[in-house]
This record gives sequence, structure tokens and C-alpha cells, in this order.
Amino acid sequence: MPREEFNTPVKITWCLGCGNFGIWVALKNAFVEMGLRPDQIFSVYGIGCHGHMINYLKTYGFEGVHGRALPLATGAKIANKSLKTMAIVGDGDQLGEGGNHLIHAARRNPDITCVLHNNQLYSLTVGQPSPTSDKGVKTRLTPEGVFDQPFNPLALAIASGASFVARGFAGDVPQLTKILVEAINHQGFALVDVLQPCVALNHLNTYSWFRERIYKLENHDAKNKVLAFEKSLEWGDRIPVGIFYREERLTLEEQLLPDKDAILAEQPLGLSIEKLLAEFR
Ligand SMILES: Cc1ncc(C[n+]2csc(CCOP(=O)(O)OP(=O)(O)O)c2C)c(N)n1
Ligand code: SF4
Repeated sequence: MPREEFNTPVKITWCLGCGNFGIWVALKNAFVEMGLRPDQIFSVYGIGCHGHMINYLKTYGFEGVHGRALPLATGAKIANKSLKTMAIVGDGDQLGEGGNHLIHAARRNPDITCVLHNNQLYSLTVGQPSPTSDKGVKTRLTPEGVFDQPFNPLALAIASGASFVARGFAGDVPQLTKILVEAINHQGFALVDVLQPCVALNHLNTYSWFRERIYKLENHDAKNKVLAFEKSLEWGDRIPVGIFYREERLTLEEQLLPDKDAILAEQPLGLSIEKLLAEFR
């Protein structure tokens, strides 16, 4: 299937050069490489610039309440496990409003790929600090610099039991594509933290800032949880990208729905909706 099949006719309004473009292209590349069609994928979006992708990426899609993409995606996966299920989220969205959901999705292990557009700001609302803004960063809301310690999404996901944890860079589409293919193929909860320059508002963490620091994880034992955690803490002069951790473990659906071939959404309800509704009248 050609990559253009995943385009929509909607005009893209992201700022020119925004890192969201790289993630959008890498996602389409990954779907094409995996031989997927738009009707085989369900994407749930967070609220923010990243969430506008619902208008530009042709798959089934739903944009819910800020920070709640993961519970929505989990419900959708349980209802129809035949769909590849994606959660396309932002750092403010998923680590701020939705932080709690990330922890519980990681430990429950539904077969969902969570793509975290990490631009270290709340960008749609014009640049408030997010949980991943570095300490000391000055924003309009924090003229004296951010006081809080930044949140480490990779370390949190590993500690919470995520079965696949990776980081990519929106400025390296070929590598990000490879990581996304691995993440989507993984059976279980996969977190892909994507370093995503926001060219309009983040004048510190730019493409060149990342390029000077990023290095690819090589000869890394991704089965070693302690090593993965240690690597996830590296941030500053050197920033690792690649697959930090992966393990095979039963998914939520495998435990909840033991009949491998049955799709819940296709089962007869076995009860009368009218009768049920009458009980609440
Ligand atoms: C419960 C709730 N709080 C706040 C908002 C306002 N709001 C909309 S988008 C947004 C920022 C999103 O930032 P982020 O998730 O980092 O996404 P980005 O725009 O950077 O892609 C906020 C605070 C909202 N819509 N709902
Ligand atoms: S404000 Fe930042 S994140 Fe939003 S579209 Fe522009 S460059 Fe992208």
C-alpha cells in the first residue's frame, strides 16, 4: 500500500519544521512497511498540537479528553483486539493530566503502542512548562525558571512494568520508523518517547541541540531491566535513543479474553439493551 493512502485531504496547520511532521511520516512508513491498511488501525489521540494528527492520518480515530487516550485505547483494544491500537499523545497530555493512566497501562500490558510527542512544553496553549521541561527553563509562565524536577517517561515506564520502552527522534525518520515497527509488532504495552522539537516555542531543545547530544544504543541488552533503567536516566550532554527494554509477557487481552479468536465487538450481547435502560429510568 503506498504511503499516500494514509493521507487525508485536510490542510496541515502545524508550524513549518515542527517535529510532528517527522513522527507523522515515520508512522506512515511503519504502517506501509508492516503491510497494514488504514482500516486495520485504530488511533486514539490526546489533546494538543500532536492530537491534530487525527485530521492528517487516515486510520480509524478518536480524540478524547485531555490525558485520557490510554483508557480509551485500552477499552477499544478489549472490544476489538483485531485492530492495531495506537495512542498518540503529548508530554503535557500524557505525563501531566494523564500521568496516572500511563502507570496503569504499563502494568496492565494491553497491546497498545503509545507514541509520546515529547516537545518538553504544553505547546498548543503557547508554551507553559510540561512535566518534561528541564529544571531552570524559562517560559512565559516561569520567568525565573522551572523549579520542579523533570519527569523521566522512560524510567517511569520501565519501573511501572511496561514491556517495551524506546526513544526516537523526530529528526531521524528512518530510525524512528524502525523503532515504531518494532513497537507496533510487540505484543503488549509499548511506550515510544519521541524527542520532538517545537520550532515555535522551544528555543532550547532544537534539532541541532538534539543532534549534538543524541547517540544510538548499540550492543545494549534490552532484556536487562536494571541496565535499561540505568540508560534511561542518561540525559544532558549525551542522550541515548533506541530500544531500551523489552520483555515477553501475557497481554491484558490474553488474560481477559481467553478465547483467542473471539472478537468481543462481534459477539451477541445476550441481553436486551431496552430492558437494561429501563432499569435506569
Ligand atoms: C482538562 C484540560 N486541561 C487543560 C486543557 C487545555 N489544553 C488544551 S491543549 C493543552 C496543551 C497540550 O500540551 P501537550 O500535551 O504537551 O501537547 P502539545 O500541544 O505540546 O502537542 C492544554 C493545557 C484542556 N483541553 N483540558
Ligand atoms: S506550536 Fe510547536 S508543537 Fe505546535 S505545531 Fe507549532 S512547532 Fe509544532
